[in-house]
Amino acid sequence: MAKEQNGKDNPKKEQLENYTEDNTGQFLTTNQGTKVNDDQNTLKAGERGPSLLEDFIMREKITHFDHERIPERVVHARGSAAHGVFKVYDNKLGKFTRANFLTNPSLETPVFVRFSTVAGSRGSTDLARDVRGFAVKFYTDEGNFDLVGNNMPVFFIQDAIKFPDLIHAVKPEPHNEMPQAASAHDTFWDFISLMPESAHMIMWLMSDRAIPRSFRMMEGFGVHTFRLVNAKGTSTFVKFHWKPLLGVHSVVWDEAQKISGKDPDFHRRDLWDAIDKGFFPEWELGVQLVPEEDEHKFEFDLLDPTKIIPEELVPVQRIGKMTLNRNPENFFAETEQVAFHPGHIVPGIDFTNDPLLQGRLFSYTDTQLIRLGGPNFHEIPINRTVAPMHNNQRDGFMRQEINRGKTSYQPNSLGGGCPFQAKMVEGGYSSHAEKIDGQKVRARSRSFFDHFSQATLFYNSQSEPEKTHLQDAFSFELGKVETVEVRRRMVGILTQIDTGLATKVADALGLQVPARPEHPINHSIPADGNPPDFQPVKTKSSLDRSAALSMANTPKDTVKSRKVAILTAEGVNAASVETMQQALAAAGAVGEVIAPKHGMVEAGNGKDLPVKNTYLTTSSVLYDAVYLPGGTAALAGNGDALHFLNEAYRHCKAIAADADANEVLRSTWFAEGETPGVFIGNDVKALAGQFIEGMKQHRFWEREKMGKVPA
Ligand code: HDD
Repeated sequence: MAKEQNGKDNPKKEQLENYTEDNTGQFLTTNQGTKVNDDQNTLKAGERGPSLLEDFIMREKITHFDHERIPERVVHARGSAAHGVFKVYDNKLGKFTRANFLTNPSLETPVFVRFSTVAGSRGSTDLARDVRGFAVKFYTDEGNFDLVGNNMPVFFIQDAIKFPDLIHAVKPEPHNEMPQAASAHDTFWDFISLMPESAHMIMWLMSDRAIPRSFRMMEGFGVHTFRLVNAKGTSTFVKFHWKPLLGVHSVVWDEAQKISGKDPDFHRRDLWDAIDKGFFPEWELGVQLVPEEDEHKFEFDLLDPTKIIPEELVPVQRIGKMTLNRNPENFFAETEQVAFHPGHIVPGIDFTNDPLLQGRLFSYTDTQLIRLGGPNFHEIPINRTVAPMHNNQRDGFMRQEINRGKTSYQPNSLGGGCPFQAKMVEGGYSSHAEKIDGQKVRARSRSFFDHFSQATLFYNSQSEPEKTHLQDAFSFELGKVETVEVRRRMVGILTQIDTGLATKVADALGLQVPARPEHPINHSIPADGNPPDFQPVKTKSSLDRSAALSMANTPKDTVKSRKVAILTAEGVNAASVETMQQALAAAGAVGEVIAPKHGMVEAGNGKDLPVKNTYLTTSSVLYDAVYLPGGTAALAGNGDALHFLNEAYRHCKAIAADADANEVLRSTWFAEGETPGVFIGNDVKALAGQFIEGMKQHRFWEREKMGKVPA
């Protein structure tokens, strides 16, 4: 396994090692430490007789097995995680926060990060069209700070009381538990079509962000506005961002669906393999800062989680870097048992009154109580803080700590008053003294009622291919909805966002576009007691577009860790393969040989090349690009190889071919005419240069317009 990036002490790693068990060279024992000498046979009354109840070895083994499962997370059940470190660049934030880990550049803070889908079960596909969870636990020297975010900067709903409704709508339908890990069904779109506040999030969900190429190529967002608070108690609003150094990239929907069959663990494997091979994923932490006095300067409410602060209005300052450099030792112990909570905060950070965040502060502890079985989940090794932990909480199921002494209350004199309360100068947490004066009401602020302007801003900011993907995504999802009235109502919502988009989707669904209402309509079902004007109030953002919203503007300067399929057959030109492999390796990419059979493939000069995969065991959808070396004429008659090439072409991937392999190319569907992103040459070194530049572009979307390849 690749070594960690640096050998410095990592307090979390050391802590976990105390709980790590290793069987190597050890005898098999019971849980009580009794050595076992036969693990193959139950104790019986005679060789062919009944089993005996006294068989403590068998009973213990089976009982433990019977209790191995815990409930999966009610949302974000499917996830993958890794360890790493975070380091702030300088103490620029010192003016705004007293949090050590955000201000002291000599600190390296251990982190554990779990990525997830939302709707699917624990065993569902990674490639569902879905939001991705991006949850980071910082083990700071002042306690755990959890940034429990997503790969999209806004959310579906404005108030936590709607969360169970949202999740009930998106999960498989309750009568037949279908479909798994998919939002393309009636109940989800029924709910969404009645919830205009979800319009902005739906645009993100239908965009390519919902089908990432890799967890390593996703942005992350804290979503809510939080507060930074300095030692003087001055508060500044903050939005947190994660910016991936590999850029933000996605697969195409047809590809996503195929990956779900070929390798449903695609993202999990990608993260694991990258870390294992030493391609440590990196993100910069960014902050958007808004002084308290500017709270009401925006045309949206900072407390509304369905809104972004466009980067044109408040730039994202990059303040530090997170590197994931270690795979977990044990999936269950770490990835499954980790318990995130937006309420895990440290001095220098505080909440705002965002009603979604406020509700989350209740929900996360509550869910761990059932999922992890009681109030001591903070003692599970992955959840333990590395800061000293002392309090008067006691007992409960599975308590690990042995608390010494006879006092477990405050104040006390018998225990010397310990543990002491900490003053602020001693690092004590003190909540921001926000002035609140309000009536107790079940209500929503009018400043939350603009549901469409940022949805429109998002659409306007997309490149042409991204707009097409959005149209296609809506057409797919609504096409799977069986109730025509729901489809129609959703098209009505889309008219509020962009009439061009609504027209395209209506056309695909065989519907008429409803006239865009002069006053945006209220799609929620009116009922007595509802706020009378619960409907959108604004339709135009002062910004026309925001560059940061389009993935077309992401950095495209690296092919690090990208996977290239090298299609071979017996007689392949070894030099053509090896020259390309060397050039790819020099650029940080990996070239894998694919051949008709496992083992070695015999090259034309008698040399044997090691085979990574066969046409049977892999597929173009599992690669970023394809290379066809010389000496492969036999592949012109190999349907699997031709399908590989055609499909890679259809998914807009870079393809390179040794000119010597022209015969094979002639048998593909893209042999003639304009071929953007297809590189052909005699000089493999020069060809590799062009190919690598092409791969940096990630995809050649212009091919989609041609649409002639039937792969
Ligand atoms: Fe949540 C898990 C992110 C709203 C209730 N949520 C969970 C996870 C992520 C998020 C990443 C998985 C953590 C992990 O990997 O273990 N959730 C969000 C974001 C939200 C959000 C970014 C909006 C901005 N969530 C939200 C609301 C509620 C919840 C409004 C409830 C009122 N979320 C939960 C939960 C989960 C959870 C039920 C399930 C498992 C868990 O907490 O530990 O409590």
